[in-house]
Amino acid sequence: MTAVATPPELDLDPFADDVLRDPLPAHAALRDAGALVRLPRYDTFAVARYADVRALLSDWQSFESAAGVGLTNFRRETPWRPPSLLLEADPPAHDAPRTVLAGILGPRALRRLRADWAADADRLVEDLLAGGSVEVDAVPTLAEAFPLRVFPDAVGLGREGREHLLPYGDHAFNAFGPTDNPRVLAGNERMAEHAGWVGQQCLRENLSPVGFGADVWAAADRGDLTHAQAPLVVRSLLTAGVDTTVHGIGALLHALAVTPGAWEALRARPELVRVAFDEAVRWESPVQAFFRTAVRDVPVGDGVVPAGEKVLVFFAAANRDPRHWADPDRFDLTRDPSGHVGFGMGIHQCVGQHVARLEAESLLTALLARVTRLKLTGAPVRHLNNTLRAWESLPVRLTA
Ligand code: OVM
Repeated sequence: MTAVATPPELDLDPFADDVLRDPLPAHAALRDAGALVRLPRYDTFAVARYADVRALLSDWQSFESAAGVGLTNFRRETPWRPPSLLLEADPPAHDAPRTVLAGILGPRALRRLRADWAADADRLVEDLLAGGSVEVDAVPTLAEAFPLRVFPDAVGLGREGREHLLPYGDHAFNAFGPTDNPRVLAGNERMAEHAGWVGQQCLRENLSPVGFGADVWAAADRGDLTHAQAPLVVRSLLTAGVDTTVHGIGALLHALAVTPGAWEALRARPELVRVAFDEAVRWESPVQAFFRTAVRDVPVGDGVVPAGEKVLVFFAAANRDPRHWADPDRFDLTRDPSGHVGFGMGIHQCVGQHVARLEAESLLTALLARVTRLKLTGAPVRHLNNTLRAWESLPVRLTA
């Protein structure tokens, strides 16, 4: 037997306000401490280096998701809602829901939305700039407005109650953190209301006959899913599909506003909008980290994750690991960001990533056509979330 090293311990709280406000020093400390780190604060483990994050995410046979991808271990504690059939499931149960959604949200299926979303983005930007250059908060007016304009319609939701979507998603992402954390406690207060509305929208009779929601129910009719699974698969669209794209677009706009020359470079080469979005997802990592749970003793680095123990897998730290990326802290439109783990990696890699890219591409293309300069006019303000890296406010000037 080879000796197994005890992993280095770090006394840091990844869910504390100061760490969420500026997680980069914590991520560097995690990467530098070792391949596998112990976080005694939560009696858990962490990986933060690119190679180890990638390897761990790829090894779904050793690291399960069905015990939950938040701090709560579903084998010991009750989850706050019925587990997701995608995020919080493993093969073979994961396979059918994943295959169904991959078809509904795949590049081929999205082709029918492209022209509509481009026109929608043009109208949004046209209205905003109707009187010439403007100073606005880019979070509500762009990052939230565009996804909320196109995605609920694409799912087939009714008009009423859409204001529940963002707080529901924000809470779901907070709930991957500790349940006694102030963000979770604050969110709990109105969650019955939000979750009640979301649950209702997943029912067939409340979904438009055309859209991603109807497509899920049609898959159940074909026998690709059970009818009992359909509402929970629709729920995944509503949970994972709104805040993520809002904060991804927010990250992109922020990156372009603060990186000298980036807006001009992109206006000169608008075909780089997709690279720009992926680079923003790498740079900011809107989803910072998820847990996995070891199904047996699994070696990582020169340590071991014991069976049944959770590991916090830091996508954000991997995405800025200097062991993998040249000049990782630079938002760089000339780099190839592919291989980033901002959408995860392996069998759970974001099934909605093509939707996210199409939303970002539609909005950014419309902006590039009419806005000559994008600049911050004040200090941006962070929105804190236990899992998301997000902006609350991005004051900008859009020069027509
Ligand atoms: C889900 C889901 C999937 C990905 C992320 C997520 C709240 C949720 O299937 O409900 O975050």
